[in-house]
Amino acid sequence: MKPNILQLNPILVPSVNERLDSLYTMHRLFEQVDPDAYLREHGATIRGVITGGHTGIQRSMMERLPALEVVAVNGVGTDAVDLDYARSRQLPVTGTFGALTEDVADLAVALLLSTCRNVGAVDRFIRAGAWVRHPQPSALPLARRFSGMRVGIVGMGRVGRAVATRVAAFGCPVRYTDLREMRDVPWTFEPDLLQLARNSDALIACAAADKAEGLIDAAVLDALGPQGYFVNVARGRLVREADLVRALVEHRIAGAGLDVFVDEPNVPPILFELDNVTLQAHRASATVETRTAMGEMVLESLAQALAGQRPTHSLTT
Ligand code: 8YV
Repeated sequence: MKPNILQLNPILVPSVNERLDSLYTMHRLFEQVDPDAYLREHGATIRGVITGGHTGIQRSMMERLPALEVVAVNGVGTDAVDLDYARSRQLPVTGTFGALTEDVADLAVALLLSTCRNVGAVDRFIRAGAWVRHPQPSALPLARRFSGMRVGIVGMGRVGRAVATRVAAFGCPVRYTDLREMRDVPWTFEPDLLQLARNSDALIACAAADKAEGLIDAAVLDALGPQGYFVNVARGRLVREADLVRALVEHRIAGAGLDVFVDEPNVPPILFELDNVTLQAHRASATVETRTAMGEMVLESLAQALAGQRPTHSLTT
């Protein structure tokens, strides 16, 4: 009999879904009209869960899965998984560590570049037919130069490092903050986030959210100042979103490029009206290449855990 696996979010890679279907009896909760009733019926048979990085799995759901042997996160953020509870049941929680680093860093650079060069705003201007109506150069404000910007990185983990390498290639001096100085990177460590913001033209959030909720607040944004850009490819919760919205509306920072929000898919609607904001829908790892690699890692983790081995990409136990 094939093991029963509960999948909480869609995976958009056909080859991965085919492999899942051939190896397991898949229970796709997101396809169910009454997920609660579905869990009542099948919960006791479930041996593995596949979930997304930002959706995770709470204790209340794990409690309904008494035969659970592994939680495979199709992502790197494990902040939405109740890790203490998973540990108490000795459940391995696995992730796709390393698989999405390059893509997330690419999108961080794209968000900064698009925002400071007004890529989205000008695209909207042309699509609205405004270029033809207002062909004079004064119809569009001048943009800001990206090359050479002083970039401050919040969180010098895998993604932070990949962002640093990229912006350095644009001639941007890099400083960073983290819980401690990283001896193996050539960038300047700044222990004080406010000081980092003060000395940056762009601040890029790349930190894990579990210990850093609300880290970026009004004081940090004011230290970044009216010429400064903010980019977030980590988690919405790293920022006090109301502070960020207010700073943008009041032009206390120059602009923002945001892939993540506190209450996805709900984005504060006032941001839709701001041309100095570039919005993405939590898409940083959403390429064919990366999602395929992530899916392969999920398959590997499930196979290892269900064979009684410690999964290679495991975070707990
Ligand atoms: C993914 C993420 O979008 O890895 C993470 O923690 O948040 C994202 O890269 C998500 O996990 C895909 O399900």
